[in-house]
Amino acid sequence: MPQPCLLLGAPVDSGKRTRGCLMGPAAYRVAGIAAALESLGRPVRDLGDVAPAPLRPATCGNPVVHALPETVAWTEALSAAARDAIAQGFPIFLGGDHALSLGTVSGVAAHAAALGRPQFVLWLDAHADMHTPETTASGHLHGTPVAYLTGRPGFDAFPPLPAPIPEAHVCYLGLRSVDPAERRALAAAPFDAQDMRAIDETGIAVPLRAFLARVAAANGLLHVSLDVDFLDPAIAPAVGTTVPGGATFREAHLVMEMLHDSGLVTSLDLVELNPFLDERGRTASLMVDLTASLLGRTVFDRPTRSFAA
Ligand code: 4U7
Ligand code: MN
Ligand code: MN
Ligand code: MN
Repeated sequence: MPQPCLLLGAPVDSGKRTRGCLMGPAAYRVAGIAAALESLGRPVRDLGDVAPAPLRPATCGNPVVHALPETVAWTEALSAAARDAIAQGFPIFLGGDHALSLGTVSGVAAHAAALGRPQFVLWLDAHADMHTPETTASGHLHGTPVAYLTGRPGFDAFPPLPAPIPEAHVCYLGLRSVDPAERRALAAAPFDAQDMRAIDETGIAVPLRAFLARVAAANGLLHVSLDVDFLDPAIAPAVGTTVPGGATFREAHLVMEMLHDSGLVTSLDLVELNPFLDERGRTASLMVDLTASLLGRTVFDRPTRSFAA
């Protein structure tokens, strides 16, 4: 029996000022995510929506930071929920904005550390999400999870990070909007950061294959964080932060298919869907289709591949 897929709604909407991502979990359920995965022979358990921890006062030095206590409360609850879920199956976190990954990824990384295995992260996003509460100019904490997860300073208001992720274990695909402070942070540490230009030059399979080979060689766990804005806004309009020049339908499917063939992925975030901005549910449906490809929907079955060089 394959591992069950565990659906956990994470209706986080505190990571930026534009509202609507809280409707994401409902949109994925209406778009048929459970049935799509069941049709692939995967048992599915919908664990419902996670609730935030009780709100406590929280402050930081940067006055523009938005909804800090709310995001801290979500981080606390989602970290515990993720740690618990990954011990029982393949968790899929239905967002919610990208601030939810402060919690989900810290939780799965804590589980990996307890197993004595390294945690890797694939960040599919137009943005680097590398701000700290001190460097962010927008004050939007959905732009900070990678900085928190790799142990950068400035997150004193947040739960202490149980298991920081080494920068070299983070691979970005799709970057095309990176702020100066983020650019400096990326340049100063060994992130595997691939912008759209790199993808245009080599195709998306080349950097992904190299990263998967590293995960396999280290016997790592792999978390995938899929931001809707990784995709081109022409195919995925339901997002607050559209950036032109994103991944095509075919590139995104190829990424998911290669991830499936690798057999390495152990958890998944679906983030930044804003159903209020969608066109007849097409973005929600596309995200469900991509999830199905990650879990094995294909035209022809291919054997599990190690992607070793
Ligand atoms: B997302 C931004 F300035 N960098 O900090 C910021 F461009 O989770 C965007 O990737 C952050 O959608 C985007 O506000 C966060 C901006
Ligand atoms: Mn993001
Ligand atoms: Mn983004
Ligand atoms: Mn966004």
